[in-house]
Amino acid sequence: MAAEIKNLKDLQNTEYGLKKLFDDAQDFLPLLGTDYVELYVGNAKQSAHFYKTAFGFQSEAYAGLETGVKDRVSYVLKQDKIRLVLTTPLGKGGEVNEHIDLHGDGVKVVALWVDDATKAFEETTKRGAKPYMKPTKEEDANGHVIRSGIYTYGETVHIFVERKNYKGLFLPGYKKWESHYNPKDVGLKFIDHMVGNVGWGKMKEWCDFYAKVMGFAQIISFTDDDISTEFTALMSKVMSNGNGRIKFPINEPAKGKKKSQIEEYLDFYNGAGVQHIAVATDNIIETVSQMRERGVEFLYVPEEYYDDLLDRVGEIDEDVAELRKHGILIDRDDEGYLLQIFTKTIVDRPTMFFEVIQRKGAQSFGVGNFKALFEAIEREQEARGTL
Ligand code: TYF
Ligand code: FE
Repeated sequence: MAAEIKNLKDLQNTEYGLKKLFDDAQDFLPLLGTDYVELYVGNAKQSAHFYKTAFGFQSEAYAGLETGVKDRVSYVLKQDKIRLVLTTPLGKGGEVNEHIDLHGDGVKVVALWVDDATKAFEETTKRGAKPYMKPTKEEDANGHVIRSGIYTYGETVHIFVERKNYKGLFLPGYKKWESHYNPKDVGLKFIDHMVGNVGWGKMKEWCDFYAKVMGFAQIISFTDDDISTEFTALMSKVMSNGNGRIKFPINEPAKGKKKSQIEEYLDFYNGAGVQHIAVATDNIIETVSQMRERGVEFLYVPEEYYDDLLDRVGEIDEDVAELRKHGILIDRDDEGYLLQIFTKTIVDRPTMFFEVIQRKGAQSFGVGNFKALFEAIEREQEARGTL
């Protein structure tokens, strides 16, 4: 079963627990939250249209030829606390094209908001992080930001953003993006967690990275016994920073009867990368019906899932018929319950997808839904012939 930290004993019993107790005394990497997520994509203009129309993001900022950037364009989209940056190269060759060639559209940067980006860089690189970007000051009339960066799994990077001396919209170099097309938001509030898929046998290595280099602690672990379905298998551990605002589950494939969904991802992404971004709402039924109307495709859950739902999760505030209509999944732990739903992959390669989640007390990840969820993913794999 999932091991969760609720008291000192639980904490000491987890692999990274003792270490975390020690580190708490000297939290060397205070993180204020997720700052932005940057995707490298083949056509940022059209992707931006998709995230506005289908996901309800708002036009925020822009950088490109019009702002003096010669080699790429970036669109910044916002919904409450969530900031997405979509970047496309304007010419051939270079880092962004190589990333797209290898991985397709995908997450390059998971940026973390810090008070001191120089210290964040020093503390993490001295603990073994591979540098991506030395602390760099960027400024304009609105003040300055300092950014630095380190590599994590695959070619994915964390950029530390220090913006306490900046009053501008996003970053120096960006201008306000004025658009006449501004579809309403769908109620997405913040990023709840972001999941990384890593290679065979690499989960421990990357959990060690988050523990040693970034001072995270393991809060939950799933073995393949918890979550093997007839065909697929994976292992997962959830790493969290000290204040719980940043949660990174790490998945690795495990042997099943047929091909693991994680292995399918690794094949098409050509290595490790971000698998899903879970975004929080405080009204999942409303958010999901909006997204559906705007063309988002969600995984299908068979009706039988709902037959014994109330026996499994007890009383809930929502109307089960509404949840069933949308295929929203429900799970309970001893702190409360959560509602979650998963989109189909949102790019052409079967790689990245989104989760919409509403927490009503529960701080876990929906282990009670894994069987139904993974069977739904397998039906997609089957249709692709990749099982
Ligand atoms: O983030 C989680 O742990 C849940 C469940 O391939 C999950 O959203 C785990 C693995 C996976 C898809 C979803
Ligand atoms: Fe998730």
